[in-house]
Amino acid sequence: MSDLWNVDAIPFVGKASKVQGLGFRYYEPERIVAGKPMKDWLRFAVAYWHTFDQRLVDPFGDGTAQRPYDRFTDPMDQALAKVDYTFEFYRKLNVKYFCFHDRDLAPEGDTLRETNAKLDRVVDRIAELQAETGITPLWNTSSLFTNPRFVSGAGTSPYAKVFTYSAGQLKHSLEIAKRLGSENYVFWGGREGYENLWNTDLRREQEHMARLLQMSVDYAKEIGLDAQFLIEPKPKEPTTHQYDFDAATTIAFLKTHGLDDHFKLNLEGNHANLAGHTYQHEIRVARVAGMLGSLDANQGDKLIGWDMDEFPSDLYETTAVMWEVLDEGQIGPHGGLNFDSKPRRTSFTAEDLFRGHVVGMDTYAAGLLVAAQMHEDRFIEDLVGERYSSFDEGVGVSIENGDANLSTLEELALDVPQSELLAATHSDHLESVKGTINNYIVDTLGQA
Ligand code: XUL
Ligand code: CO
Repeated sequence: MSDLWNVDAIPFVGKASKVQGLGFRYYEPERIVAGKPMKDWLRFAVAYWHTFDQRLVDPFGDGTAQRPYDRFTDPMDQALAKVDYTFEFYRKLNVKYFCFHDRDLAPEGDTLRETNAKLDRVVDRIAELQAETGITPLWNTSSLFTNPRFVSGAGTSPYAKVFTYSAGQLKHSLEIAKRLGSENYVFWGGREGYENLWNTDLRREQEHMARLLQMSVDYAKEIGLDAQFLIEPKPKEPTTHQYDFDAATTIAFLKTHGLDDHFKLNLEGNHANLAGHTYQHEIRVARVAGMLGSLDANQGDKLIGWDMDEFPSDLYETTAVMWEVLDEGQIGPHGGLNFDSKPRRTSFTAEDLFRGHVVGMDTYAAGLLVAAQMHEDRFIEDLVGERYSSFDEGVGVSIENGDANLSTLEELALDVPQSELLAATHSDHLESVKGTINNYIVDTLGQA
């Protein structure tokens, strides 16, 4: 392996030291957990935009990032050289997947034709390195939100010329998905929402958005692209109100427009929090609807109300996420954990990119180990089964199977004294449940 990054391949070191450095404590790709190697449960992916392009800007300051390919001053030279860095990065981390937007890869030209030509030169290089390494896209997507032409949306833009351009851009992105063998294709509606309702035709915008998605479904069929289509919900930022607000809203939108057979969801931790939900909530809602597709791995900050895209380090959250995944049997038919995460502005060295991923991967590996132990002991399954057990017999069965109606139930309810109803309820002891989860985390990782 070449040494473009001046960082060694990341080894598994176990608990050699308490200090988390450039080695994995918990992530052992081949270790069998709950019947599958860790690498198959987790399917980690690196996000091109954050890891290789992000300059670590904030609203008050320029980028601080120091990257080894900054020495290439011509944008196209840099874009082409960078591809080699990206594949070495994946290999040193032992990650098998990556995710990208079309615009992450190459600079734009004046026309779509010129832009596509530049993009294709970089895609050619990616295809070569994919063939050499076997590393492939978990998903790709199209940035229909960065350029000023998308100021008022893409599929929901009030300008037909911008909708037309968006469709053209999207078409080429789907062709790239086919060429590179992407397992999924993501739609994040970065500007598909509104700033203000007074100037917005909400019905028309949502119909246009559905139309663009239907065109994409049709084109995928035409070119034989079998990537799983995913929608990524986010409630706000950049627009005041995003149409794909959260999992439940997005599922309703897909059903309303007859698109639900063609899409699943790509859920992100920080987006869930912005919507006022936990990450686990979003995953559970998607699971119940049969729509869990893939996961963007990151976390927010309890004190800050916008999208921080921090690398995951919260064991409690990764335990909850991996419990859902274990219960489901997989993240999604082709799902994985894409690190839609960036180092803090103060972590500006190239090495910090490795450090962030190591912590993210280890935190998810640890969450998997804890959740697998909880699962094996059936701690949650038994607790939930017991809580609803009155529906397993008698009147409960007749309610669930549809035999009961308001009259039969009234008959049973009319003369029941209050004391009997109260005797049917039980304390949930939620404090003990949370304490038990803490014990699982401490004990499992103590013995891991
Ligand atoms: C934005 C976000 C995107 C999508 C892909 O918050 O998460 O990077 O993951 O467009
Ligand atoms: Co994301």
